[in-house]
Amino acid sequence: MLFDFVLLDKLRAVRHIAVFTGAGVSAESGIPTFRDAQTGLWANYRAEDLATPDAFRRDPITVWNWYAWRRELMRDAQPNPAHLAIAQLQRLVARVSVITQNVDGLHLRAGSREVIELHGNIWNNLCSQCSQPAHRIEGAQEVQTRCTHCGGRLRPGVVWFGEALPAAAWARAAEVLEAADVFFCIGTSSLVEPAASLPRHARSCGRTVIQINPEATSHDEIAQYVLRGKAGQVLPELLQAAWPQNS
Ligand code: BV8
Ligand code: ZN
Repeated sequence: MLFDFVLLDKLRAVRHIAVFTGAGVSAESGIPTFRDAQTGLWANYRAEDLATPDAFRRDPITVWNWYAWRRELMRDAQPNPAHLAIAQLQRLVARVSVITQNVDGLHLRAGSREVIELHGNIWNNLCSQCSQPAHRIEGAQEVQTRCTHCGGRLRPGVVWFGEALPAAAWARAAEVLEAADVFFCIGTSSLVEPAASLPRHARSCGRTVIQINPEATSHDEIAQYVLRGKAGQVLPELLQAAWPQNS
């Protein structure tokens, strides 16, 4: 892939890069994207209908089993070249802040140090009654789904539709947006709010916005640069082009 020389010069000069990611950045790790994931037993369900407090109240076992199925999908997943290139950026730029919508924890496993998980992390559990954190899940199946403090049902530590994003994470994302020079928007359909407002806000704050996605999204029009392709291919090539001696 050929890259604009102005973009490459800018990347070499910046001090702070923000990287906003969605499910597409984990696609090459074998994790189906959020809108493509519902297959097999779950083909007749919409994720938006399962990832809600009402669904959990109505049918906690089905929602719990949907997360156990997704953990099964994620359990053997490894960080892919996109996650690794984003982590490698930390050796090339003074500060790299990752703001992710993903709940799979792969940015942390790839070695990214500053990771803001806007929608939580599927490997964490907490009590749906007293919010007491419960022990982490490494495998997919969880036997004990009850809180040891109050007996309430455990729920995954993710943000459901209709729930507010963690205030601290949102505040950190806003700080990054103000401070970063360049804002990458990678692997997201930009349909879920309020996360999808971040690239728009970045552009209105005068940041250089770079979109990486094999398909067109509504954010193409706010990006100064649209790199059409898979993140696992585009990002390593971009780092090689911008920092040939270090990649
Ligand atoms: C809230 C955790 C209010 C759970 C998730 C306007 C403003 C505010 C809210 C709303 C609003 N309009 C509507 C709402 C409500 C709602 C919403 O946005 N609904 C949508 C469906 C319209 N938002 C909410 O409910 C949010 N909460 O607003 O609360 C409030 C305030 C105060 C007090 C109380 C309440 C909460 C939203 C969080 C929901 N939780 N995840 C779980 O995972 O189970 S969101 C879920 O969608 C995932 O986290 C996922 O990451 C995220 C977004 O999807 P994408 O990541 O973009 O994935 P998708 O599959 O869509 O796209 C993949 C992309 O990758 C595609 O473009 C594809 O082309 C590309 N791709 C594919 N392969 C590759 C690739 N790209 C690069 N490389 C590849 N190889
Ligand atoms: Zn409890």
